Amino acid sequence: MEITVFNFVIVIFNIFGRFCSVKPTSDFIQFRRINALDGITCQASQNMFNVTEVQSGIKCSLLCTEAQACVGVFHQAQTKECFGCSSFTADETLSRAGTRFYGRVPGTNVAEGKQTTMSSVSSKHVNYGGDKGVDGITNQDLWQGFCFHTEYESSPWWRVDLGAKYGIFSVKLYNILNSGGVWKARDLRLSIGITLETMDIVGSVLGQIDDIHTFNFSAGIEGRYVQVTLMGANVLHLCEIQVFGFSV
Ligand SMILES: [Ca+2]
Repeated sequence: MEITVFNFVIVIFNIFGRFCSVKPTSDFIQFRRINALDGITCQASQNMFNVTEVQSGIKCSLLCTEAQACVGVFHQAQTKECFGCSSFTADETLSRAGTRFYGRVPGTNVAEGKQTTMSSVSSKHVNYGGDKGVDGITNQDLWQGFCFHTEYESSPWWRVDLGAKYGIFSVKLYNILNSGGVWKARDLRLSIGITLETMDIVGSVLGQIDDIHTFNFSAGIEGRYVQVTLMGANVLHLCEIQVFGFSV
């Protein structure tokens, strides 16, 4: 995916010499490092903001999400400067040593295919392991085999390891649609952490969750681990959990 996005951006760059066409086409946004544009910056007329004391590329990129016309940012790690651009024209005279460019692109699900863990697997449904939550199939019929299912227990949980730190904007849960609603997922708590020791509760739903429930974080949350915990004693089963974010 990274290669595809990288090539797409470079093609646009080569044809038009600017990033006017790189606009988000979905509700979810992510950023990709684009090495070819490192070491320069956008023209003053295209500079939407210039903020200092921005510690990281992730923080710099988050500023870009708050500005609809922003198509990318340059971050300078040493000076902690962050430049947001409304469009971009390559110009060697605008070189600025040490800047790294992050292009804004449509978001994708960064959880798909990643490593999962959960508190237990139902002994009656041994093929309903945690991996079914990130198999890329959102089929919400529990008995079609694309959902995970724990034992009945106290505080059952499911977790995905994204494999690296991401800036997370949204987490989308796909509930089951069968069982007449009796066994639909309910009373859930969402936690995100950079490490397992620093997990923070970032959202919760009391009662039955929607058929598709989305947690949105407009300011973004940095994290590697995403966990869903059911509050109380019950089974926990969901058909897919999508995490939208960006890696920098
Ligand atoms: Ca699935």
